[in-house]
Amino acid sequence: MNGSNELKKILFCGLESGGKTSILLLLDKKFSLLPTVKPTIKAKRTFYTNSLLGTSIVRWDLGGQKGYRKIYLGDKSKYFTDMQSIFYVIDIQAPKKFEEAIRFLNDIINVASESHPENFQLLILLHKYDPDVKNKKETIDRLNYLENQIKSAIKDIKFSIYRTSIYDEPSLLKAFSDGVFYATHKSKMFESLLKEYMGKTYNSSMLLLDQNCFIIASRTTDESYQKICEAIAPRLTQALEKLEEWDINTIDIVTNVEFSEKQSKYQKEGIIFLRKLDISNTRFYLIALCLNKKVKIKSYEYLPLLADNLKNLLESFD
Ligand SMILES: Nc1nc2c(ncn2[C@@H]2O[C@H](COP(=O)(O)OP(=O)(O)OP(=O)(O)O)[C@@H](O)[C@H]2O)c(=O)[nH]1
Ligand SMILES: [Mg+2]
Repeated sequence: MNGSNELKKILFCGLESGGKTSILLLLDKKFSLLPTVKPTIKAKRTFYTNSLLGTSIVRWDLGGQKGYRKIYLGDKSKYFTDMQSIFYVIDIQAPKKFEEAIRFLNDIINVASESHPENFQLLILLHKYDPDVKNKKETIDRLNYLENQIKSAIKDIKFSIYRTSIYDEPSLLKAFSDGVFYATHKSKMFESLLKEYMGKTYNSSMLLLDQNCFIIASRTTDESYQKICEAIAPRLTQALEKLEEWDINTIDIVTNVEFSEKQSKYQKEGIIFLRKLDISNTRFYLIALCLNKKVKIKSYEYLPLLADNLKNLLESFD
């Protein structure tokens, strides 16, 4: 599981029309193909390589029509073995199919656990959680219903639940990063650099992203700070890349923020900054949340050291 150059298998499953193929197209930034997406015929395999982490994966997009589902469940040695992660996609805008979706999820868990219990990561995407429906009561009720159903249906294996939409790219970048990079050998090495940097600068939350905004490492003192960083990082990098299109060299983007009392017990003010780091022809983004100006000053002071350490780490991979 930790070997860096092996080909890892990642499954995308769920009922028909849940959004699996669209998710993959979005992650590959094939935006123009999104409106033309057709139901997937059986299983479609595509490859993805992250050169930074030396990760090569093969993604199995399992078309979700009823007839195909039977085929997958009946041939577990082909479909449900040796996978690192299973992404299970549920369309939250199709309540009539919820029961069927939970049933298929159960079937998959049963089949997959027989071959290797505990050994794969299960990521459940409550998908089509679009920005324009997320605050509706109907949506909140559906999410509560589904989360309860899932929690009572899954007993013996670990899983994580995500709320995603193709209209909220950061939500999918986060889920995919977790399913592919989390706890890999190289990701842990990047993480130890962040830990060292955090120890010197007293940042409250930090993410290291690759050029496509996949999260390759993170450290945080508080889960909610991390969520804030995850949600805005891809948006800030977009602004930075836009400026670069005008040949403006943008070193960083800094935002001064004020927390409401609910969000932060101790501090009201903070700074979030995004910094690009171009190291050995590799683009990284660092996003950090600092709870006062001194922390920000320290963060900038130690950036050259972090950059040096990143450079050394990259060279050690060669
Ligand atoms: N509103 C909304 N629609 C989405 C989202 N993701 C996908 N869709 C739409 O859902 C429909 C089905 O998407 P697909 O990607 O083909 O679904 P699939 O899970 O691959 O379906 P099968 O291949 O039949 O299993 C398409 O019309 C997509 O545009 C989303 O986040 N929000
Ligand atoms: Mg499909």
